[in-house]
Amino acid sequence: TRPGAVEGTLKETDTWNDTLNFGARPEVKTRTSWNAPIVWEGMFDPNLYDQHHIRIKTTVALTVFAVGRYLDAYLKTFLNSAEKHFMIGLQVRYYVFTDAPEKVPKFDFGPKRILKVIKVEKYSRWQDISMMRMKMISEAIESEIRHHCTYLFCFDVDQELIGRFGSEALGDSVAVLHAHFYRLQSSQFTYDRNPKSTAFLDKGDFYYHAAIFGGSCDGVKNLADACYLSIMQDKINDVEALWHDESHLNKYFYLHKPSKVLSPEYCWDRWIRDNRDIRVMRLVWGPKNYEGLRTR
Ligand code: 2GW
Ligand code: MN
Repeated sequence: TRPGAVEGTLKETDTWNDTLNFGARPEVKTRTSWNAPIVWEGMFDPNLYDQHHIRIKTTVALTVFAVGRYLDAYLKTFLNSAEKHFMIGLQVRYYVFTDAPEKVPKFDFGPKRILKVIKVEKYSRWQDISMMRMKMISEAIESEIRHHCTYLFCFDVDQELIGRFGSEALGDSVAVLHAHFYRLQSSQFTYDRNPKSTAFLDKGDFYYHAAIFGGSCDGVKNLADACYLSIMQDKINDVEALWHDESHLNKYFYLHKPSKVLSPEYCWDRWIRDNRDIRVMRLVWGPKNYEGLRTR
């Protein structure tokens, strides 16, 4: 057992934070000002979490969009890697949103793991492909996901899991620190600074990465609805936030603090040279150099 962590099995009534060893990583911030944990390797006992969630039969949805060229470029690698590292031992339902269901690769998924395909239209602007995910996630939660799953995570597809992404990451409302910004001052965060946009922020707590967010069904539904409403309001006002859905997500998490924050170990960019804080790379960004993949 790790020093400071509570030994034994978890009961439903235990507060999860009691099981975390906040002092295990003195070199990094492990708690937010509102007392949410920032989860780093070394702070938790993975078995404690897994045993608990296996016992109560937690089911986790993983949504991912693979529209247009992103399907061939990334989906197979992504799903393969999730099979090896995402919520191993728990029931997992993948939801692949695509304009080309027939092109989704055939897989032998592990026991307790299945894939559902949801057909979506291909918006002509990539900014809309990215932003409209919020609407489609919200609709899927209502029609489908909440009837099967306790929690969900929503991932970009252009990334690969290479280490445990496990049940310690589950929570009511979960955000991830953006790898490029977690050591910087908030004045350097790329929030939307345009007062005409609903995503406008002049200050904030962290810069979160929209490539991964999660929570309970209600938690993610509230986030997705709020972001989608703001995105549509901006369209009416003929403005677009600097980093699209990511700007809206940052605004949302400033107003509605996440109950759990994941360290950049959960979404790392290997091009960052200074990785002194990264004990485990759990997931890494994929390459963006496919010919013609991004035609802006
Ligand atoms: C996106 C940009 C340019 C060209 C194509 C696409 C595209 C994205 C696409 O053709 N098909 C598609 O399915 N997507 C989905 O949208 C896919 O799941 C992808 O991972 C996601 C976000 O696009 P991505 O990964 O190219 O954007 P990033 O890595 O620059 O992401 C950050 O900023 C985005 C907003 O600009 C989002 O907030 C994203 O969540 C952030 O990680
Ligand atoms: Mn991405």
